[in-house]
Amino acid sequence: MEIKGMMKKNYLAVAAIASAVLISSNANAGTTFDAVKKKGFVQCGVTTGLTGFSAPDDKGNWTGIDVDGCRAVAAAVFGDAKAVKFTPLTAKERFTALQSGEIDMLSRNTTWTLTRDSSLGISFAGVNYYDGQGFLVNKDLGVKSATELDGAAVCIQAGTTTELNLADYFRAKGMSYTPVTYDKSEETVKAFEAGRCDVLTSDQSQLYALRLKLKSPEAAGVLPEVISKEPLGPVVRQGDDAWFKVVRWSLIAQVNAEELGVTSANIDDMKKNSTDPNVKRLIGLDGIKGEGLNLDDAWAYNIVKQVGNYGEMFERNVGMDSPLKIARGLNDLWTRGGLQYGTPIR
Ligand SMILES: N[C@@H](CCC(=O)N[C@@H](CS)C(=O)NCC(=O)O)C(=O)O
Repeated sequence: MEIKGMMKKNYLAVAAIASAVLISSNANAGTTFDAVKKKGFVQCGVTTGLTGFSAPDDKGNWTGIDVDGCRAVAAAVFGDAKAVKFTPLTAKERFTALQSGEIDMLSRNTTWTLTRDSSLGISFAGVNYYDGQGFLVNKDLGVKSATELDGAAVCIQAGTTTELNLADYFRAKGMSYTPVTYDKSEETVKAFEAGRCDVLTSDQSQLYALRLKLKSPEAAGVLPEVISKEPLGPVVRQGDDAWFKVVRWSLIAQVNAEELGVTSANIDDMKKNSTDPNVKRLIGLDGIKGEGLNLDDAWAYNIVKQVGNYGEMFERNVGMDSPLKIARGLNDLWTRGGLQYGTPIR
């Protein structure tokens, strides 16, 4: 009886310690949020330069859909989409930069996988672009399908899911290849152009961006096969819940805005005249507003007004209003047959 009682006591003591640990780790949850607020800007990890996703111009101004993801978070937190600093990172460097605290968020065409989400101390906050891996070949090669690539030299970037999918694909098809590996996409394109490889493989969206960098883009073609799923999205450190939610809901707000037909151009009008309760909640005139996220009530208004809704962000950077001219496809709203679906703001 006494032993049982002691065991119970010990159990309760252990449980109390465990919950204290849990509470104290939750108490840490606010650290990135607080630190960002204090320093007055978001430090955002991006690529070293990839048109449409994150690329600097000659004046050092960054643009791209991933850059806009960072700007949306800055608009939500500070009411100022410009309150962002960018850290260019190669694929190999990106997770260490996030883990070490060098950046507050990673927004760098990064694929959400189980391994990354469960073993690197990081958390994916959503999907801003549904992609898949493809192949770019020199048209002279005369290859029409990826199944004809047996024995090819393949240019590829280190530290990517691309490397792993390539190995799987060739193994499954019983084909061999020689990897020609680089750290930066710029080097990969140069190598492809110089004929150091027969084919360049990466996320398909990026093939269109890289193709534009070639001296004669029409000399290269994208093969029809898409060999993987590459859901790309923003990433934060694990256990930092308050910050995680701000990043997650910043993207969701943009998708909701598109669903509701709210744009950067009409949001002021909507604010004055809309009687739609969904629009009123998005704009922060009704409902929970910014409270649960520790943000200003105008958090989503500021995102849409300054960065635009998801569709505007897509078209401007990678879609029909951009040099890439990528169709919405999987990245269209669910109501039009795509996968973008805004979790309810209510
Ligand atoms: N989505 C893949 C690939 C991402 C990736 O890094 N792709 C290269 C190939 S184009 C890139 O973006 N490079 C940009 C750079 O060199 O900074 C992943 O998460 O591993």
